This record gives sequence, structure tokens and C-alpha cells, in this order.
Amino acid sequence: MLKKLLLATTAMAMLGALAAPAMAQTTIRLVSKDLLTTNPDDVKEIEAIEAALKKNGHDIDIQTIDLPGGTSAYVDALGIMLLSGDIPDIIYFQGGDQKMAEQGILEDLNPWIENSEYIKDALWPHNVERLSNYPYLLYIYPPRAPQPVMRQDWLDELGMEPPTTVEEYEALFQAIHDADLDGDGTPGNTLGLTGFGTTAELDSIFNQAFGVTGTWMKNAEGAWVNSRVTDAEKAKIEFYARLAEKGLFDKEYVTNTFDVKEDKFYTGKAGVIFGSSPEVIDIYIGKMRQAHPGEEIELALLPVPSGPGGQGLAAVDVSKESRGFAVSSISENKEEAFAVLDFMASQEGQNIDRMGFPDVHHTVAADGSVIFTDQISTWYARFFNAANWQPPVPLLSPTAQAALDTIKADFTADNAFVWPAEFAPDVDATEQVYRAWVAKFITGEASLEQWDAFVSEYNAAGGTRMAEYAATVLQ
Ligand SMILES: [Ca+2]
Repeated sequence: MLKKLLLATTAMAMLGALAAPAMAQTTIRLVSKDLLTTNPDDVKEIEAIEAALKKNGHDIDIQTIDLPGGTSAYVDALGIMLLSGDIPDIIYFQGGDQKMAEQGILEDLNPWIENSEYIKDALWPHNVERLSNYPYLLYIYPPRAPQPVMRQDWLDELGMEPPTTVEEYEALFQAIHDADLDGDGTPGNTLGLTGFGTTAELDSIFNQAFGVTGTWMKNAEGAWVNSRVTDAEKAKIEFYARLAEKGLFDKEYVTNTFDVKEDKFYTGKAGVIFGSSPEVIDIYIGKMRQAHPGEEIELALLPVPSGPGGQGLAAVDVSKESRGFAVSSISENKEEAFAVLDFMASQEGQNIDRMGFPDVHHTVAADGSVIFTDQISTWYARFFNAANWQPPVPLLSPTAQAALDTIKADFTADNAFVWPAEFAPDVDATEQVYRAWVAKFITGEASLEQWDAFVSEYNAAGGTRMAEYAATVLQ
């Protein structure tokens, strides 16, 4: 029986080969950051994708192109390659895409997506909005929405419920500070909250609470102003500064790198930190357990609080994708290039891209059930994180899944837009003025009574010119 089947299959294959010589293999050239022919896992994933595509009727040889890693090195090398006229079929951008779109070498993806089999159902709400504003980049990932976590056993020890208002957050930070949860015998030497670089992570849950509803807001006179210079922003910064003054928020946040921030959390010098994504929250859980062997520590996700201005995750910039995959408009194989991207958004493509390899990152039992191995923590998606993908077993911990559920349930589109190139110096200068003053307010180097001085400096650095332009763009 088996022999008969094999013979029949062979005959069919031969017949196919004779009848359809046009079914030749298509070569698709793909360039993506850190997707390399020198990385065995990358090579193995590409081979798995080719095999699955072939099974689905697409005989495609995907040739990846090695470019240097590191964002600026990649952007530079990619720019040089494209300007030399070497334009791969699929191009991953992490900057530099607008110039290429203006040259007309990037395909409008919206008609392709409309006719796609999988991508149209795999998009996140912000992807849809970004594509309608800028149809050249596809980056199917949940929006970045940092959310706070703390040790569940510390919350239990304090006898407190997760905070649901900004006042309750302040009370929690105070309680963490006043107790001796790290058990070093000294109360008062644990920060409620730490961060790194900027206050952007905090803004993720506190912007809406204080009424910072988006990048542009209307002032009392009905004119558009940047939210950076509004009373709502001032109230939020006052809150951050008060936390810092009371020793609840880390005054060293500006100089903290991300690993210093994490280290303060694992060693008990800070009670709460923000995780930038659900996956990162799971990394924090793993590292916390590594730092405290045998304790089986759980992290609790803290809620998005309500405040005097409202409640919700910060508005998401939908002006365009800042990174993502493009298809060359001058490719001779657009159909097959798009077929590769479409497949990566399918259940089968996502299974390859998200679960790693059988017997390495997961095992599949005889009954088909999947168990992830410890190796899964070293695996990362090379392409997409489809909104509709269902893993065969939960890939995220319950805490990280809760963070993803919050992101899914709480999306607000921002009204930021793409600046014309001549505004780049103003955008940079105002951002620097803002970050410098926020740091001064939080460390106590400047008092909130100097708010008007900050606003003047901000407007002089380009804020006024930017607001005038914004009024012509926004309705
Ligand atoms: Ca202590």
C-alpha cells in the first residue's frame, strides 16, 4: 500500500514537472536587521519558512542579505546599498525609509493587504491607522506600552491591593519606602519606583490620568498647543517631582541605564519598575527568580490608574510605522515577496516565527500537545507578532498575558503627525529643552514655580513655530 502510494506520488511529481515547466523557483532577496546567513538559527528558520511555503504552493528561495547589526550601522549600510541601485524584494527599515518612499521605490502595501489571506486579520488597531497614513511599512507588533510590575509577595507583605488611582500609587510607593521589604535591617532605603533615561515609561500610565490626552491639545483659547506646555503636563510633572522629593521615585533615573534600573529591582533597592512589553515582563520574572533562587517569586502587574484627568494608556502615535518591512515597487516578484510576508502572519508562519524549533525550543508530544522548553527564553520572532495568533499553549506567563490584554483593551490613537524635514531641528531642540527641565524639576534643581521659564524656553527653541504649523495640519 505504502509502496503504491509512493509510486503514485512520484508519478504525479514527474507529471507535474513535465506539464508545468513554468513552475520554476522564484528567488526573493530579503534584507533585515540581524537576520544573517552566519546565524544558524536564522538560516534554519528561513529553511523552515521555505519548506512551509512550498507545501502551500509557493516555491521560493529566500536569500537573506547580511548587513552590519546595530541600528545606525544598519541604517547606513542599507541606505548605501539602496542608493547604489541594489534594491532587494523585501526590505526591513529601522529609519531612512521616508527618503526611499519619496524616491518611489517602496510599494503601497494597502491594496496587497486588502487582498491578503492572513495579514488583514493579523493587524493591530494602530497598524491599520499607521498604514492608512503611510502605506509603505508593515510592522505587526503590539504597540509599546510600558506597564508597572512589583513582587507579589511584597504587595502581600504590605497587605495592600494593587493601586487603582494616582493617590493609591503614591501610597503604595510610600509603603514600599517605609517598610524594610528587602530585609537588610534598614527601613527607608528602598525606592517605590525606579526608571531609566527619561520619564517616558511613567507617562505610559500617568499621561491620561493627568489629562495629557495626546501630543496636541487645545488651550483655553481653543488653539492647538503641544501637550508638553499644558497645565495637565505640569500637574503630572508636579506628581513625579513630589514622588522624587519624598524618596519614592529614583532621582538617578536620568543616569540609570536599563540594566541599572533592573538591578535595583532585583536587589530590592526599588519596589516597582516598568516593563516595556509583555515579553520583557516575563524576562523580569525569570531574572528576579534567578536573583532569588528557591523563592518562586511572582510579579504582579499593577493597573492603569485613574486620576484627575482620566484614565488609560498613553495615546499611540499612528502617524507612521517607525520601522518595519517594505516591498520594493520595482521588484519583478512582488506577488511572491508579498506571499512571504502574508505567510508570516498566518497561524503556520507564526508557529514557526514565535515557537522556535521542535525539540529545541519546544517539544511536541505524540498527541500533538506542545511544551515549551527553557530554551524558548532565548528565542525571538524575526518577523511578526500577529494580533490573532493563538499559541497551542500559553507562551506568556499570566502576568505578561494580563499586560497584553490591557494593551488589547486600551488603545487610543494620538494626533501626532510626521514633521516636514525642515522642522527636524525644532523637534530635536524642543525635546532637549523638555527632557532637561523635567530632570531639573524631578531632581529638585528647579522648582515648579519656574514652569513659565520652561515654557518660554520651549517655545523659543521651536515650540511656537511647531504649534503654528500644527494648526495648519490638525482640525
Ligand atoms: Ca531596607
